[in-house]
Amino acid sequence: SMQCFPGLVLALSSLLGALALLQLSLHLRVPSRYGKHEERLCRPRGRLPARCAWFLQELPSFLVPALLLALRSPPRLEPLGCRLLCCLFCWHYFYRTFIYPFFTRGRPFPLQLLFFGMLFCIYNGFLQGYYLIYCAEYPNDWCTDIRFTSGLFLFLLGMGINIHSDLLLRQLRKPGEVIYKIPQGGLFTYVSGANYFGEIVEWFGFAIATWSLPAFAFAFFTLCCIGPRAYHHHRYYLKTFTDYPKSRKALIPFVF
Ligand code: NDX
Repeated sequence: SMQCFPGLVLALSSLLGALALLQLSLHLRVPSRYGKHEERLCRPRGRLPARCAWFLQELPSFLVPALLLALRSPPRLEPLGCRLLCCLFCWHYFYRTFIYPFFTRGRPFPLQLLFFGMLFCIYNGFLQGYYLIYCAEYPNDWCTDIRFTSGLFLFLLGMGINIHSDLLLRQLRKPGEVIYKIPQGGLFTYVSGANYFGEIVEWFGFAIATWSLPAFAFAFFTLCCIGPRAYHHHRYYLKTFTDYPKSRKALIPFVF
């Protein structure tokens, strides 16, 4: 049966960190080509409806750790911290896989990016789940440790902001519409990338709560992946809407 190989965790986390830097260097100047950054008049071939695409892409991040958790024998019952943290990860991806896609009004998603996105979700789902279920060691009172409680607080706060902002974006369109409008309300009052800000806070909270290398590597990846994307969204809005709110920042309220 499976056991913990610390060298494997170190290697996979380092590769995730390297992928983050690659992502940053590729997409600092040029945004990832999906959503509002896809070239106009693209062929409709080679895409999947947003609904299927987001479902398929994010499913492994839910399934892989959930299976690792369910299939471990003997089941890992102690300490509570490990199961709880693994459940938090699965909870986010339950939302992203089974709820978000069914309400999205996004444009069809490029198959090529879907393929890489799925690979990424398998990789990261395995790393986070494997670490928490086979490797992590916490004292029995981890749930009262300041790292766990403050991390959990940030995770929940970030998740709240992310879900609320996803909802505000969706409400900008009527069903079937594909046009872009100026997001209003919630944290969009302060930043163009409110959904991304929430997601970044969420994964740094998760990293603090788990106090683990894999989770910090994933938080760093998230920052490198959607941080630049928030900046590109911001530039797109400034270019497209002459009446775009002047005081609004790209990602971090009042700062940047
Ligand atoms: N999926 C994470 N790199 C990614 C998919 C692409 O979950 O090979 C990263 C994720 C993947 C990426 C993933 C990893 C890196 C990949 C990349 C592709 C290439 C790249 C694999 C896995 C790669 C190397 C080589 C380095 C490995 O029509 P539309 O779609 O634009 O409509 C949008 C709508 N909307 C508006 N509607 C009206 N008016 C407006 N002004 C609007 N603005 C937007 O709202 C959408 O329907 C919806 C949201 O759009 P947008 O653009 O704000 O968010 P989006 O980027 O689509 O993300 C959706 C959610 C969001 O909450 C975000 O936080 C989360 O997913 N997310 C997204 C990306 C990554 C991630 C989280 C993470 O890293 N944790």
